[in-house]
Amino acid sequence: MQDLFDIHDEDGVWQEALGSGATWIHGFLVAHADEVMAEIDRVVAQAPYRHLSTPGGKRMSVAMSNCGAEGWVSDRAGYRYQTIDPLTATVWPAMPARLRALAQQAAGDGGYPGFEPTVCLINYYAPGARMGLHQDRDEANLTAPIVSFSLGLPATFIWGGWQRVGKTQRIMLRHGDAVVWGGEDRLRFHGVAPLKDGEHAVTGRARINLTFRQTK
Ligand code: MD3
Ligand code: FE
Repeated sequence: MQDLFDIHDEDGVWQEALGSGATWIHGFLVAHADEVMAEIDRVVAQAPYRHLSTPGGKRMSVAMSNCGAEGWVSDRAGYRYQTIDPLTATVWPAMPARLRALAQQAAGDGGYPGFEPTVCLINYYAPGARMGLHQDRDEANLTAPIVSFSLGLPATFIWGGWQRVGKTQRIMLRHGDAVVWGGEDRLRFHGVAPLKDGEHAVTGRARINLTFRQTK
């Protein structure tokens, strides 16, 4: 077993260390799920979910959108952040203040005060959607953490080391969980196993993951 330690609140929210720089905050969003979903609905009304292509030309099974000053995109030309949404040819919707505040609170709880996210990538998983093992290294500022929020159906999150090959660990990310990935854990390889079908009161037959990123 890993040397995990737990910190418990009084409201069903509790923290678990995943690595020296990574903290899992169980239940962080449960009390805020409806307002978070309402904000996501407003964003995707302006910047609809779409299936991007990998640089190799494969359609990603996860549908994505973004809000904030930039958005993460992928196409034949590669992976990058850009200020214009290629689907609408306009700027991305602003990051809702409430989402930004929740991400900053999670970052602070995880030991990273002063987090200033510039981008929120929104991942929509229908049953069967998955994300292959990858590193998040398109951000110019790799010293800032990434904050992730999970809503809806549970998913098996896979995380490994600093190389594609080698030992991996699996954890179940559930509705309302936040994870803060910083420090030495920021560049770990990670992915998501194919989503198991089910129905969730907040998201329907889906899982939604938000990742807040400081790109500058
Ligand atoms: C560990 N998303 O969007 S969130 C991604 O559930 C991404 O949709 C997954 O990986 C999802 O890039 C995982 C948890 C997460 C996010 C960023 C990380 C874990 C991370 C960055 C470094 C290490
Ligand atoms: Fe990632």
